[in-house]
Amino acid sequence: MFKRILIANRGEIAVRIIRACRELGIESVAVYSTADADSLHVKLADKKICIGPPPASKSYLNIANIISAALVTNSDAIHPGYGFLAENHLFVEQVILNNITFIGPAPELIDLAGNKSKAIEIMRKNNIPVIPGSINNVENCEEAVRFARKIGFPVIIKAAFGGGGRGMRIASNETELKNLFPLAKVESMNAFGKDDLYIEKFINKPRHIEFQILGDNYGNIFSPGSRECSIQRRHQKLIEEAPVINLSERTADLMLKTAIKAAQALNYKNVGTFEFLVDKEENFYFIEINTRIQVEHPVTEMVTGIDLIKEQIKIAAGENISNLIKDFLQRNKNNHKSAFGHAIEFRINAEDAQNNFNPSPGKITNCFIPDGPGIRFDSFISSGSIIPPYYDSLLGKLIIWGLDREEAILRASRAFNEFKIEGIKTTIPFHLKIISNDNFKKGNISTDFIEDEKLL
Ligand code: MV4
Repeated sequence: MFKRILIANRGEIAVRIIRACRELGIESVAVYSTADADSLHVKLADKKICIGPPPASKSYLNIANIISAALVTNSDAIHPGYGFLAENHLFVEQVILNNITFIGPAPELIDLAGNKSKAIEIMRKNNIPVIPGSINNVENCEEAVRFARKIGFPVIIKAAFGGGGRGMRIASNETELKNLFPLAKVESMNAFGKDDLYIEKFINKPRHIEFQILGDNYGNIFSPGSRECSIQRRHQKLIEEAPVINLSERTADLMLKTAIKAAQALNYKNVGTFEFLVDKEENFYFIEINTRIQVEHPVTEMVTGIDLIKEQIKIAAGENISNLIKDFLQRNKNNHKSAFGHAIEFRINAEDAQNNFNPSPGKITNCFIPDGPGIRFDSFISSGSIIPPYYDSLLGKLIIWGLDREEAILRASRAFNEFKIEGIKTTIPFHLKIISNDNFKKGNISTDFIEDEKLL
């Protein structure tokens, strides 16, 4: 097992990883920019090392500084968290070249998953359901039109190296497609440095459902279940749940088996998430793989008791997960579902929900964090914390567990009414609006929920 792990991240996920290290008896090394010198992850870690000034490009994205920090502190492994360099295969190659273990999949797998049209093609070849569309990328607008005529409008143009919905354009007819195609190309080149595009049949009001996957170095592949991630704003997830809601048991079981089959096709190792879109008829389609731990991993932990960060570390250290799988299946053999109870995560962002969700950095003058039965708050904030403007706005994730979804929602309402964060604006008021919405309470949600319910 590792003696020392460097956490190449900040904020709540750095705190989360440090806690997992502590429980495994592993020393933790925190890296920080000068803007984070007083941040919680620096206080909690066994060692700390400054890696540069506030801009992420000069600190948390600075490959040379992070690897030097790992070498200087004799760290055996690097945990990337999510975001920053977590899915940068060039960083992973450099880590490995320096004889440091990367806690995550191999660089080849990260590189493959980063090319969404290539990953889809591999899935298609392995009989995993994918959305009707172009075979790989489309070379030009004419080819896009040919595919669109074949699959029928509306179609969606997607950036092969894209993420977070950037570069995506929806075309309802040929004229729109011809106008939007060059725009999507330019946006993709500007955002990702590559302008490879592919076309898919547009699925109206889909659900966004994903499956957690664990794979070890001995060929064991396992899924501790599903997550519902449909409630998003501009492709940023706001609320995630486990297990999935309003999906027949038959479809849920079939999706679980499909996710495992997809992971096996890639000989998947370490932790990852296989994302699907589901239409109104419960047809489901693979859309992409995330080769990192996800922000929303706690909802799976709350309904399975599995510590996904510890499992990531153990797999990277060469441990076999067959016992984890055996114990999990044993615990669940009398209960067809893999989840116990229901968990909902609410992302608490330093954003002004009453003002176009504009970032709201600054000093937290006072805060009261809710607690009590079934409440977990993965965060790095306390009264007096200074929230810098340089990084993403996530302050923490309020994760609520209940015996069922109804209890989880009642408990969330109780928690949000206790929650106080003063001095900056947050998404707390927005979440209060969502949990009191009838369609949310009934589970009638899709990726258009916020728009359809006019919650903005
Ligand atoms: C789609 C789709 C509908 N049809 N693909 C968005 C980013 C990535 N996670 C996949 N996404 C989607 N892909 C097809 N063929 C709908 C989404 C989608 C979405 C699209 C536009 C606006 C908001 C969205 C939120 C979630 C998913």
